[in-house]
Amino acid sequence: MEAIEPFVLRVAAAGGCIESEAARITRRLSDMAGFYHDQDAYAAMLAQDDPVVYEVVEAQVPEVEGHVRCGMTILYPGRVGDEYFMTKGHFHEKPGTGEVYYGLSGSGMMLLQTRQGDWRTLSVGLGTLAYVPPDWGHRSVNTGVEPLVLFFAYPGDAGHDYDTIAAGGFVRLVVERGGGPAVEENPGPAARNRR
Ligand code: S6P
Ligand code: ZN
Repeated sequence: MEAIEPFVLRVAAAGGCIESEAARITRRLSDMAGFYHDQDAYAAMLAQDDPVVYEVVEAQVPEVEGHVRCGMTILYPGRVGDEYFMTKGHFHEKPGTGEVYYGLSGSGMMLLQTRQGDWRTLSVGLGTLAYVPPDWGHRSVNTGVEPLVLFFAYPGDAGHDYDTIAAGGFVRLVVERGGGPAVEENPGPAARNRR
């Protein structure tokens, strides 16, 4: 196994930043074509602005068995049509690899689903530990008005399969109804824009 020095990272919950050695990925609205169910709302919003939807700040840990990848996701508040800002979502490529999330600020939901289509939702946010068992795809959703900041840790060799979710989406959507979040069946690509 590749050896690295023990380290600490300074985590600032409010700003969601990890200082020192960390890689930052920024996902803007333009990076999320095809992920939101209301494609007209997506196009109209993108014509006005290209906001940052989320950032991932990850410690520099080898992506090999035995190491633990860790960092934070900072998911900003907002909606595309009635669907709350969310991460792309993925399965881990290596079977049998789970993940732990711990909420540092904000509030939201995690959508989980198996490759067979079984699904669950978890409430996440400040003070909540969310456990993603092996082989459950996962997506974070910000249903609040503040940034949702989630610390995460997962096996170094898990890898990421984005294609499955990108192709079929999750079977449920988290949408705003009457001022609050609701979980609804995903009408699927064929039904997009008919709602
Ligand atoms: C990685 C872990 C998180 C996500 C992050 C962004 O296994 O689950 O670091 O990468 O929350 O989500 P996504 O779906 O865009 O990778
Ligand atoms: Zn993951």
